Amino acid sequence: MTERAYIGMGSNLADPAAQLRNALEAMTRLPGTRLAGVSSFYVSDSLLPGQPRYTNAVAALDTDLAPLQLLDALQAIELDQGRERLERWGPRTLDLDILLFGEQLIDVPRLQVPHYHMQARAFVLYPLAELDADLQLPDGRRLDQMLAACPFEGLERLPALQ
Ligand code: PH2
Ligand code: MG
Ligand code: MG
Repeated sequence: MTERAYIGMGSNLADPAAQLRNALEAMTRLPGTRLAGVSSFYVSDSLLPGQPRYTNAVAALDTDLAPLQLLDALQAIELDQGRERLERWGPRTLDLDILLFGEQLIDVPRLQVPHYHMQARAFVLYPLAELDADLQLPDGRRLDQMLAACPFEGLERLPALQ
């Protein structure tokens, strides 16, 4: 069965915009998967002080992969682009997070969907809204209500064609 997954993308090392472009290209090559949409790129300060600024975006994938297969594939792309897991929330060349996977609620040790922190993160919610402003989460929350509680402040939307 084909599901629509939304992927939060982030980078704050080694030419972040190029990291996101490479990751988009890599996602187009995933088996049984179609890249259905990409938001603008956004720049913002790191949630943790003392790190370089992040570039973030959200991609929509239509995929026949199962959630954990998609997670494996995304982690392989992260590793391929030099991701090192040195410290939790440390700076990274590439972070690919499954935000939503169809209507599924997933809570296993490796994967929680909807993604835990998305409701408070402007750099996730605003790009996601570019792809589907009417989105309703499987737990009943609505994207427009989450946006209303999450100021755009601090986000810088980059012009198209990064
Ligand atoms: N990711 C983090 C920590 N802080 N800040 C921004 N602006 N964007 C991120 O993607 C981000 C962050 C760890 O997941
Ligand atoms: Mg993350
Ligand atoms: Mg992650």
